[in-house]
Amino acid sequence: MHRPLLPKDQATMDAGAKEALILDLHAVEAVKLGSFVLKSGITSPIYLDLRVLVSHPRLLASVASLLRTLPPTRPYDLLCGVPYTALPFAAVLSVAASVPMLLSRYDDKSIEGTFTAGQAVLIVEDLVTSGASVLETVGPLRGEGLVVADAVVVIDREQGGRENLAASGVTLHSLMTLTEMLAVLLRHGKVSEEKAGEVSRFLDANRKVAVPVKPKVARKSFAERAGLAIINPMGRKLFETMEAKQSNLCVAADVGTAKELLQLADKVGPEICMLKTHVDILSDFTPDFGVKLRMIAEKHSFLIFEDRKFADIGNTVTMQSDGGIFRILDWADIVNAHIVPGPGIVDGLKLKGLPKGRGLLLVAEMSSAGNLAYGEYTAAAVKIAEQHSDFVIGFISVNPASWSAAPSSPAFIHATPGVQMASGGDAFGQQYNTPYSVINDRGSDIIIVGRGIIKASNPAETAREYRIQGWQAYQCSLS
Ligand code: 5BU
Repeated sequence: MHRPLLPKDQATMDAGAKEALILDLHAVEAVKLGSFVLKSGITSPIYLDLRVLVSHPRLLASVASLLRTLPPTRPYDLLCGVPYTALPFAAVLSVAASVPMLLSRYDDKSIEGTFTAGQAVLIVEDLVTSGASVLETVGPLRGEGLVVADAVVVIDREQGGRENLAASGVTLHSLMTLTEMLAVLLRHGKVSEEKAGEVSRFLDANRKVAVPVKPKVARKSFAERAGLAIINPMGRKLFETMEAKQSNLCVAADVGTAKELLQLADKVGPEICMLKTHVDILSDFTPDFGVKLRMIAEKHSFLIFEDRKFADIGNTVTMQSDGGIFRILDWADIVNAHIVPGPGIVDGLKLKGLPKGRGLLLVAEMSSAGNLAYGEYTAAAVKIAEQHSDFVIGFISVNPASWSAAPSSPAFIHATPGVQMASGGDAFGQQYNTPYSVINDRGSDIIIVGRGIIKASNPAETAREYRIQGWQAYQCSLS
């Protein structure tokens, strides 16, 4: 853990050093006066362009060493610059302080560098207006399980950034405010009284620049939602399991044999709230499979979800779910169904499922490219779920935050397949999103991960990483 070597703050920072830096910034034309449209959309009479510092190594070094004097509220393990202007600041600081750095990519928000979940990251930024750029970097870092509590910045434009960051749990430490900078420039005759007056009037009129926010579903805690899922005990049990195990991870156990599946279930069991099966892919299935799996599920307290995707008329699915070789309702806590046959499919599954205390997820959306489950189809799934809330516990969904026209009740749970640590896809149209994006941007509750875990060299360890990421994303979305 690292702490600043010179624990001084902005108020006590050497006034001479600050003044010299301001004059240097002016001399290299980092301070521009005129009329500029900022990233936040507002038009400003002053523009600070710290990108020019890359051409002035002495100045770059002095900015980095001054940033090092700012005291974060907690020790940190890593540094991360906000792309692009602050990247050289972070690099110089990293070398000077011997603190490793991370690179947050501007395009896809992926993180480069070595880290482990739980490590603390200090953000390095050139200047803050609304704080939006800092938050764009903080989100993916937190999504990786990293802790971000502090950001150091050269200039605070005093336009709401400090408050917006504080609301997201990040304390801003700045070398100087725009007002302080202006006062020095005025004293040294670098700006006219008239221009200084114009800038301060602009600042007064623009003290609260909002961070543009993406729409998100209103998030209640899983514990609260367990209390709302009163009609269907299986829905309540799932919420309670998630809360108790601090896990919103479901592993898709897509292995070829029952033997492998049972071994996998035992390994990943401690990390998951639910295990998803495709019983019809097991080449060595025997009727005692269900009993064996249930024993493991009880040992690690997770629920069993058979991803059978029933899709026939009610009379047929009654027989398919309860009979045949697999006798699914004897051992699966939860099954799922397409709604393409209409609500009769739910009645058919309910006939034998409800007396056994089982729950049903409706496939409202799918993860595969070009699928047809969207728009009115998805809205119809919500409607059917509401009409059968004694048996339906929620949905397979991909982007429930976008269901603004027909949002689902918080008593329903959302489980999302197509999840891996990096976005992408497979050769058959599967589309992957990251745990952070699934929970935070898309508003889902449970991440369903198959190959991301089962093909890993250590599935138990990888499941743990996914659990931590999924849970952190959930906690992030609560605040
Ligand atoms: P993957 O290995 O993480 O891609 O596995 C995803 C699992 O989720 C797999 O068992 C699919 O059958 C399942 N799935 C899906 O990928 N997409 C969907 O829309 C639905 C289920 Br519904």
